Amino acid sequence: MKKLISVGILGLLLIIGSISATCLTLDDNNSEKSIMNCCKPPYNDPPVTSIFYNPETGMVILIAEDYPIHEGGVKATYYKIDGGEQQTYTGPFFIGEGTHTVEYWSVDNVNNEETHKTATFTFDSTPPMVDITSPEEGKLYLFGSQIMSTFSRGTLCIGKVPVVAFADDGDGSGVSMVMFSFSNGDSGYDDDGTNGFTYLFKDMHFGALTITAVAIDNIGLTSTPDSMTLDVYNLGLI
Ligand SMILES: [Ca+2]
Ligand SMILES: [Ca+2]
Repeated sequence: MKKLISVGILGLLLIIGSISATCLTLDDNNSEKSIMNCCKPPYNDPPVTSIFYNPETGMVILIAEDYPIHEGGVKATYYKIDGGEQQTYTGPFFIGEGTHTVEYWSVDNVNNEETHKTATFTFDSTPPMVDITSPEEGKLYLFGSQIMSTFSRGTLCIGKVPVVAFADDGDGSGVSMVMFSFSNGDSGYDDDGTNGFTYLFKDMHFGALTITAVAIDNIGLTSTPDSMTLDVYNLGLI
């Protein structure tokens, strides 16, 4: 037992000795610094700022931390919106309608400045718009193709009805889909607007048909509906 204790003490002394030796090599001002001061980790780490965004309110929150707490501490947090004027963060702020980039960073009490970070957010409280562009008013369509540039007796479609809608959400969240509905009960949607939002009406139908289109953006806001009425003569065979 005695031997074990001796070995333990010897080991402890060796560890203390090696810590002291390490500390002394760090001390380039000779004997002025104590071992504790000499062994302190460097305090040149800048603060770390985190960003939080609420897409329902458009509000941004910045939270900065600086470690170790008893040394530097956060002096201030700054931000810019879309590269604008630098502002000192004092609390949650509104980014505004549309898509915006926030640049943010903090400085600690010994003036270590954090590398600036950026984040881009979209606040969308505006519904999209939709406009039925085909069939065009006053045109004649035959089996899916427009064959006359003017047609004096309203819009007439013989055969299938190619419906095309233009939809736009400005600089908001973007159009998610356009939903089409028809007075005969048919309905459909298109969620890929690469070549316009389209739907092909193929039902057997004779007489007036009203087409209604509604656009929905990626937040879920819906447009004012756009409607048109035309005459359709379609056997619905193909
Ligand atoms: Ca610091
Ligand atoms: Ca929108």
